[in-house]
Amino acid sequence: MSYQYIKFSRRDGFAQVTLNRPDSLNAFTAAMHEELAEALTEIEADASVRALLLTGTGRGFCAGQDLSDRKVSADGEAPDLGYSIETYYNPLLRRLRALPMPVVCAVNGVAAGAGANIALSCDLVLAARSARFIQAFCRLGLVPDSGGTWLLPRLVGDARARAMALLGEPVPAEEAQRIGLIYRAVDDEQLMAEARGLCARLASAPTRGLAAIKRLLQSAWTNDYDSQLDLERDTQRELGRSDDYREGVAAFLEKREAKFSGR
Ligand code: T3D
Repeated sequence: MSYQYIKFSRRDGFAQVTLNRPDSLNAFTAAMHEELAEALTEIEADASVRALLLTGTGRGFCAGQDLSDRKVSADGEAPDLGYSIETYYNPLLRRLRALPMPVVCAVNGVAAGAGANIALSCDLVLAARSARFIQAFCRLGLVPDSGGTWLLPRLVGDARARAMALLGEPVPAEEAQRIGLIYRAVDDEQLMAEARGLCARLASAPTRGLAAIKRLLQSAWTNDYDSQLDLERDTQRELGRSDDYREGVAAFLEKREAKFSGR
């Protein structure tokens, strides 16, 4: 499949998806959503892909929904935003969460609206020092979507989440790291090298184990303590039968570097 609004490549065991509408800071149109969905289908079907890197071209990561697709007039019919969320945004967020591999987001510039929350939904978020995160929804009379109302209080606590959502002020990358919104802020010129290095490292790690870590940390938000202990037991039982567990133990005992197959 050839893509126009994203770039898609695979190497070193990981896939890279780059949002590619730089003139509008990679704002989402239906066509860009459709291409991203197609790329995720390719990734899900390819067992050689063991991590995903998401980033953007140009000076922005993503400015959320393309508002030029939402031309509104007093006498015209209002757009059905629920349809857009149900058809495009929610499936994207659910697929990123369910992907059985780590998803790294390299936030190369401003991330606003749904663009911010898509980035924050990834497993590891690196951001260029010049990047900023903006919950821009309140400026349009909307609520944070793409998981924002669920994610923000869990990441930074209720007080900060309320301030971000109600005021819509930019949070610079270094502050985002300090308050626990993202994993790490890095120098702009180092961003892609760091992100690719991280993905290559994750792609040679025990993929099934990492997928299970992702799954269990997700379940922990809703499970009680006893259920989570049971889930850890069951998952450990399953992973104890994996090739990668065998290899990890053998490599430790033989004092050599492990070579994980991801199985
Ligand atoms: O509708 C639904 O489906 C429901 C779902 C909604 C999800 C959402 O994401 S709602 C939130 C939508 N996004 C925003 O409200 C953000 C709008 N953008 C901005 O506030 C600013 O552009 C930024 C703070 C992100 C960056 O500011 P700045 O000063 O660095 O850049 P700029 O000059 O504003 O933007 C550069 C260009 O990108 C400019 O185009 P031009 O004038 O050079 O031709 C600007 O119009 C364009 N652009 C930026 N964001 C969007 C956009 N074009 C369309 N849609 C955008 N969201």
